[in-house]
Amino acid sequence: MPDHDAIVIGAGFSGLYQLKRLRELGLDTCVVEAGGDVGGTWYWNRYPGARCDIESLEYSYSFDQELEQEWDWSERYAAQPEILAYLRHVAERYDLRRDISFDTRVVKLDWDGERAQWTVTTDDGATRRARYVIAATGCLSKPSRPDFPGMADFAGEVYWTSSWPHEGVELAGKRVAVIGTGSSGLQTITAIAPVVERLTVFQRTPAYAVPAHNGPIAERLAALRPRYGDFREESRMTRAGFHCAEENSTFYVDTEPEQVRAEFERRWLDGGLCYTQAFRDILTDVDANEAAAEHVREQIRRKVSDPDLAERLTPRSYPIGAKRMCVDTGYFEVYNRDNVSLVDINAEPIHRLTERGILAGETEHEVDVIILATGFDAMTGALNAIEIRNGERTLREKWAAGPRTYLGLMSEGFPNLFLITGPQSPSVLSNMLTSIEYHVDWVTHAIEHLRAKGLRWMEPDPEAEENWVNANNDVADLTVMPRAASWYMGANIPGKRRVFLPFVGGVGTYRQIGDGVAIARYHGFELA
Ligand code: NA7
Repeated sequence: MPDHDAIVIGAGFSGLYQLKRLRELGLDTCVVEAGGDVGGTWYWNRYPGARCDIESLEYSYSFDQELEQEWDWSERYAAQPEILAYLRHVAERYDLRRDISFDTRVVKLDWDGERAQWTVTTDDGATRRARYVIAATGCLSKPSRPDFPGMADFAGEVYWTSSWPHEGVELAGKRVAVIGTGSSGLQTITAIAPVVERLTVFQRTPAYAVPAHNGPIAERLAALRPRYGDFREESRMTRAGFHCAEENSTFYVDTEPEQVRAEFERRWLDGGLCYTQAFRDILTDVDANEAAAEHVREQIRRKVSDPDLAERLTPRSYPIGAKRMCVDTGYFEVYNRDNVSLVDINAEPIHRLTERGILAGETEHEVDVIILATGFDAMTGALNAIEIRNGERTLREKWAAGPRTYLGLMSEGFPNLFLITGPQSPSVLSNMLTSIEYHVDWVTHAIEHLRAKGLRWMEPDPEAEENWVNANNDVADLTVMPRAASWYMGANIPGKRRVFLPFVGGVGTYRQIGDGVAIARYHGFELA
């Protein structure tokens, strides 16, 4: 007999909801979480300025209307402490903590085909057995930690945004360096610039950033509450899993230049990730993409007083949207401050860290603190960090040339292992909450089906998986998305095979496929 019916790995947004749903099915479920409390991404990423880039009204659970009605978001884009408080509230409201083992990391999964169960080994040496394992391990949870030469020589403080200390960091009045200018870097830089004595930013690739126009949200929330359910339902069938002012159905190629400009300006004033939804062809037509990019470049020139600095902050080498866009709260304006400077490490490469700071080009930048905002081994990193084994086969080896899944939900050869927002599902190209809830519900129904029919396991059919992998690659190749050295492509991790990781076809389309598969009695899966 297994110890549990199901083991869920991770107690972030996915794991908490999965626990709730499996309990409702009457399954004995245990969650194993590496962190000291619930929260996942929002537990670890506590750096100054950490904030979601999807609006609070949508970046929250929709499964319970009472929860939806009782929780008051304070800002359009919630900051990390508020999101973590929300997740703690959820854990308490549904009494979830009693089934979660904290400070425990899963290191190995071993499938026992005869008994049709997984043996789950944790870093304390303990093992637990369960019929089903659900990997709610997150898409951006395995930090990428480049090993800069001389790291051990630096005598000051070093912090990673992806695992920021819970307390004790004091940056006021210090000389601080930030390496990395993705979302985490931008948010940190914007937050700390006014308090530190000197801030030196080390930039490898400039970011396209669109203003958040963040602010209080009470009025909008009050107006939305009577129709919150409909609002959520609309989100589920959009391309990105959230409302984009409206999703424009017009094409750039069919639009007059004045109208193009007016639409970009309107989007810019509205703010946020909806910017790239201005026209339907921004991610598929090179000219449309360049027009959107050029509009952002213009704004950067407008915001940054020093033209030379503005140029160095301007992204040119990749299409807009092909790397994750940033949503900023005054990022470019930071460079008008006297205490902030920029080092373009393409022109002045980082040679090494020294006892006193960072040697880049010919200059040694003396600092008290180095903050590394260097990103994550996205989508596959957290799964590949676990030894997932079925006899001689490991998932890591199977995925060496890129992940292979059916619907991003399961991988052939690894029965009863379900992935929440796995590679080749919309995940990071969508509002994660819409995608998480869909996957958790889908997995819950699949398990319910197995139990109702007296079946022991399911896994993808090799042909269905092959077709899904090919479809993912084909759809991505129709867009400009593979044209950047992005974490979507695995290009930020040395040695990682470059394959476009998320499904580009859109949330609404994906749901229709997923629903169709389930209705057709799990077409493309083998059930036994
Ligand atoms: P990102 O978006 O991957 O950003 C990481 C940044 O760090 C990016 O600017 C990288 O430059 C830079 N980087 C990475 N490695 C190095 C090295 N070795 N040297 C110098 N610079 C480096 O991660 P974030 O944490 O900011 O954001 C992740 C997501 O979280 C975000 O998209 C939101 O969805 C939330 P590069 O661009 O690779 O040249």
